[in-house]
Amino acid sequence: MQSGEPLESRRPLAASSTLNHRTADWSAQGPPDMGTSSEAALSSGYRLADDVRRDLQASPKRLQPRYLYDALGSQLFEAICELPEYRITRSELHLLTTHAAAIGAGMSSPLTVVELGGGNGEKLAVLLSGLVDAGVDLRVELVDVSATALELAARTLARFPAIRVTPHQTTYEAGLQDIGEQRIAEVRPGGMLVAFLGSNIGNLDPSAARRFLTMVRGGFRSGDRLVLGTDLVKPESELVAAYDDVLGVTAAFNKNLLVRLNRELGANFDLDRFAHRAVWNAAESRVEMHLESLRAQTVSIPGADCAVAFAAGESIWTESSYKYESAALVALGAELGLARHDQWVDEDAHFAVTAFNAVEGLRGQS
Ligand code: AVI
Repeated sequence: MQSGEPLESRRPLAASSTLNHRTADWSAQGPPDMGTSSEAALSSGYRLADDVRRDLQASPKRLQPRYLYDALGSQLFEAICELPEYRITRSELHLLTTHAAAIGAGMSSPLTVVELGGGNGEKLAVLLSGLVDAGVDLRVELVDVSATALELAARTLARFPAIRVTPHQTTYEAGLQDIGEQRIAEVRPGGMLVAFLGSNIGNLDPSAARRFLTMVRGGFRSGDRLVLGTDLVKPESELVAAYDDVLGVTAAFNKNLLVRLNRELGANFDLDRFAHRAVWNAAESRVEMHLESLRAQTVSIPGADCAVAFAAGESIWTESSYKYESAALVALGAELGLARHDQWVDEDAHFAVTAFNAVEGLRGQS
């Protein structure tokens, strides 16, 4: 995600009979990805053409990562999570399974657990299992722009019949605001634990990540906590392999963006004339995904009312995945009013789960 981009960047899923559908202000935050083509058409189709026209005429050329997640893109992302080279999901599940009770330790009961953009709910379920086993009285609030994602997560969490689950189909900011207002209206006691997992923070550029953390902190009361799953800097060969796997699943995930533009905007991208590239940019601490034009060519995109010329070797920048140092993450939280409660690091996969407490009286600066 580039500077100034919206804070939600991805996700599949959900429609529930109890869905709290709040109309989001996309002009402020931008539309999120959508879980199905029909959702995409309804919610972001009008915006896709404008974004594509602007971003492919920019220098360097780019496409926004949220458009990676149409129905097929979401399935390909699920497949990526199973790849041997992509260890984020397995590592995080292991840390959450092992440390769930510690993540919620010392928080006041009943505990409101809020998951932001949680996908299918599997990681949240692991966290909840540990908290239930520790005897914590729970209620759950799911915040996602995708109805499909919310429905899947609600289905996953049906295995906890005693836990009340409320979905909010909206942006993170609006969802946290709704939940904060409900806590006040209901005079709801207890703490709030906000989960932002899957290294989704890595798809926010540094200024967007700061804005995100500041926004979360702004909704906290004293004693509330954030749990953040974050991929860490590791050897370049491992980083590149995770985003350029031998099976070519990540390449398909990236190139599917062009398939989407062909389908939704009538473009004539020839997929054989573009190659997937994953590059470690050490200076910016991010893995960049690109689609490189293998020859000089012009692509027409009637639905965006433009034609785009590519030089041989010129690329479209489609995603950034920022990687953190564990100590720098703690320092960033401290600067923004979020004090380290605890941090668990998988030294093998280089992945961290960090729990931050709201610091009394300090709300942070973005
Ligand atoms: C969703 N997000 C955290 C993934 C990542 O690792 O940046 C998306 C992804 N892109 C390619 N592989 C996975």
